[in-house]
Amino acid sequence: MSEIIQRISEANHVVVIAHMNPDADSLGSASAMYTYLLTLHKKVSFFCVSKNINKKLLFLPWTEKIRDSFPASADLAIALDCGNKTRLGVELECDLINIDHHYSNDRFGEYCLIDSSCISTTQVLYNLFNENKIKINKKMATSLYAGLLDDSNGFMSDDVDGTTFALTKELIDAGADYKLCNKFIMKYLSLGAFRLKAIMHKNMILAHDAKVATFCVTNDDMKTSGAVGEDCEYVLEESLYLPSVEVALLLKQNSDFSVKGSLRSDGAVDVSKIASIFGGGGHASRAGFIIKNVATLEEEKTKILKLIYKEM
Ligand SMILES: [Mn+2]
Repeated sequence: MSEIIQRISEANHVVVIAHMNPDADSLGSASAMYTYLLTLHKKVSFFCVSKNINKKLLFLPWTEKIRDSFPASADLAIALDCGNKTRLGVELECDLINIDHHYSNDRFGEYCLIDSSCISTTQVLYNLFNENKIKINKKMATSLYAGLLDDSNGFMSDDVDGTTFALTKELIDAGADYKLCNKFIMKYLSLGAFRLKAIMHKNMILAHDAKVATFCVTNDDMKTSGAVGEDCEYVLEESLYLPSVEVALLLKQNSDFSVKGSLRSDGAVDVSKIASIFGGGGHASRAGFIIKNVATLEEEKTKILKLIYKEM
């Protein structure tokens, strides 16, 4: 038996912790651990400091049990997918087990299980269960699959390999509801996002031999559709699937009339260079910036497009 499973077996009241603003991997691994603890007949609580959890993740088992106050009687906490202590959002007095896959994890806590070769924390957790001959039931399988699906970006990220698919097979054999996970994690759309998509599609302009897709979203567009900021980014990323498109630019008006710029690239252009000209930053394929003193959206767009063309 591993040290961690041993420590869990000695505990009375265990709290699983998902990090602030939790994603499918953090909630999925916490949910799978929660189910395991119930099979041990432990007293168990589910803690997350964030009040507004993304609605698309509420299909995961036990998310209705999430509380934002830390139970005083707990004698063991398990942090899942938390790269550092601040992400917990709570000061702990009990022992802490830190299970994660982030290379940058700063190894807080009394017990650490960090494996950065894993795509998701749910993969780390699967290995822990598997090595300790712990049976994976349907609920656990669905939760573990959810983290793997999301952190691998629907099995499309560069780190997906045969091991990922071997694990997927194990989880589906164990009863993972992969259709449910796909519906909520990959395909979920709010009505606002759905309406905004239509507006953005209609207003998209293709420039530079259709290699650059540009979107401008005004406060009015946001109001009419009822969408939220991140809904725009989904359409922006989707435009890269158009065969000719190499770079996508979004200029979104904020309520204070500043403009948020977002750039995406299929790899042909390093868009972080362009973002940095405006004091922003990011990665080669994904970057952003803010323009405070905006002349007009059109003028800003022309200026940025010129810079993009220079890189192509
Ligand atoms: Mn993760």
